[in-house]
Amino acid sequence: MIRKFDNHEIRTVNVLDGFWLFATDENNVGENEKWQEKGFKGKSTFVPSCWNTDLGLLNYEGVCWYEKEFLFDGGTLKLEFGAVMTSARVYLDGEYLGEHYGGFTAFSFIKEDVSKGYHKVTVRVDNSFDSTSIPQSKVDWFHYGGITRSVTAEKLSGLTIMHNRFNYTLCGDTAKCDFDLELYNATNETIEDEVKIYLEGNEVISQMVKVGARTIAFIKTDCFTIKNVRLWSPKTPNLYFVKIVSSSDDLFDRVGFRTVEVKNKNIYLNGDEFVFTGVNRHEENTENGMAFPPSLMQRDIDIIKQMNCNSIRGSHYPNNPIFVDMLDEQGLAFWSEIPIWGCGFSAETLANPIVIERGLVMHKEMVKQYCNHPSILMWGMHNEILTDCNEGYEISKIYYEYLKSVNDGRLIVYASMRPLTDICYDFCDVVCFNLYNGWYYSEIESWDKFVTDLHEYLEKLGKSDKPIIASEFGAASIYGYHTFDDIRWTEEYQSRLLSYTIDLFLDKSSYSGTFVWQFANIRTYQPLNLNRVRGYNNKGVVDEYRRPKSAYFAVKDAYKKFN
Ligand code: ADA
Repeated sequence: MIRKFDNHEIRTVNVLDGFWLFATDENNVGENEKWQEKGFKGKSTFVPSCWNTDLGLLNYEGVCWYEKEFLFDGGTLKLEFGAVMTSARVYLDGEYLGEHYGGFTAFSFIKEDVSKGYHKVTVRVDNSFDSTSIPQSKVDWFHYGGITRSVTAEKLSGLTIMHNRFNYTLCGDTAKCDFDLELYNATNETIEDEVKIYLEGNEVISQMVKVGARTIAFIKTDCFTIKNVRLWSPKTPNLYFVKIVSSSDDLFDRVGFRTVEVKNKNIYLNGDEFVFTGVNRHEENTENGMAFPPSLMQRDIDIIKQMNCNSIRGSHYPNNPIFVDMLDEQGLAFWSEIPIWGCGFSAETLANPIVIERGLVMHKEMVKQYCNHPSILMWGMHNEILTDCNEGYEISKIYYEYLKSVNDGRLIVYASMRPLTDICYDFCDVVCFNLYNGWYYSEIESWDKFVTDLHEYLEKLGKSDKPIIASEFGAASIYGYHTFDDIRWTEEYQSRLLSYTIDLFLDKSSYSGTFVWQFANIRTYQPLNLNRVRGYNNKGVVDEYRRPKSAYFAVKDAYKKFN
């Protein structure tokens, strides 16, 4: 997987980003006509990218094909895709390797005994929707398709380190730690090898392991202790460099130590009360869609930090690991969630076993791939589903129980758009609401009554001990639209709403955080929804080109006293 730092020294990793052959398959005939074997006519396109940003393909929804030749040194090949939207079938030299569903997590395939020389990888990508899709067709972002994150071809030799999860418990400034390792024996014989782990260059584990031929082994290492731990927090983003080596392979990672917990209506980070001054951010822009380039990530982070934010909600899906690496490094807390989004999910869809299972797999992939990032303080289960009906209750229970079983100390949340009738608060550590008073309905001042109503409702349910976060609130504005009157769509109105609400939630009501909706305008897909002027959701405090609106400065000012 491509990270912000090199994560292998011994293993040979060939990054397949660059130009691939590409073709649309409007009639979905490619597989029958054996494009995976015979090839196809197409044009050259850059990977990673979204096909929708090509001229003429903006609204193309369906199947597309990608093909690339690459040179391999021979042996065991691991082909990894950072993300493909939304489902992918992968072929190597015409032979089916496997498939993956879900647009925002990485997946890989291993192929043994691959000859030395040129090979051809072919990918059939489908971004169409049906009743079991996650997300559903109805979302408030654009339906991009494509190979949206990096692709790598890795050569696996001997005992290989496939995955690691770092576990620790803190007692004062001493940590008791161990690792869960996933090891793969890429040879035809049983291997006995020594696995060593270094933290900040110091050896903490040296353990003999025995793994059968072509087998994956899951191993818990011995325990070790780290004294005088330097904790991670947005103000002190201390990281520890991890190096895991066998005699033929290696894997580098970074971890951090921190505690996050909920007590007496508050959230505590490393024992100190923590208030999220946050913003919702889609990993998207007009030119690149959701193949958001790492070269622009730093700019977004700089703009967000300069706005006095200490946190980001990755609305509404797992973000590029490179971005999360940057947050670890630069001290921004993160809420990571899966793309179960809102009103697209009817009660019937929420009860569909395929949907439930797909969502569970997405949670499992997110947890596995992002488990070591200290910046992730919260796992988000879903956004704005029907949490006031039994189907919403059942699916929330399943995901909550899974996330609790992960036992990694993170807070478990979901964003409710029915906070005053919600019946799922058993399944969250923090009550989080998305509401748009002063925008879609009523006036800005109506927020005061909501604050009282929510307290009363939580009291009635016996849930008033839970902290509260305003996970979405905001108003749209058109960049450069100013009037002397206090009316919607102006920069002034958006600023007034955000100043008023942040002050009400954080100063007057002592909520544990606010995540403004939203960082930047995003392209959206809502045919015939004239509320989405220009085809954009315009609630960004910066526009889609990251030009600041007045609201940017209003939020910066409102958050100042908390940082
Ligand atoms: C919801 C949703 C967001 C966005 C927002 C809006 O709260 O979670 O993705 O659609 O509404 O702008 O209306």
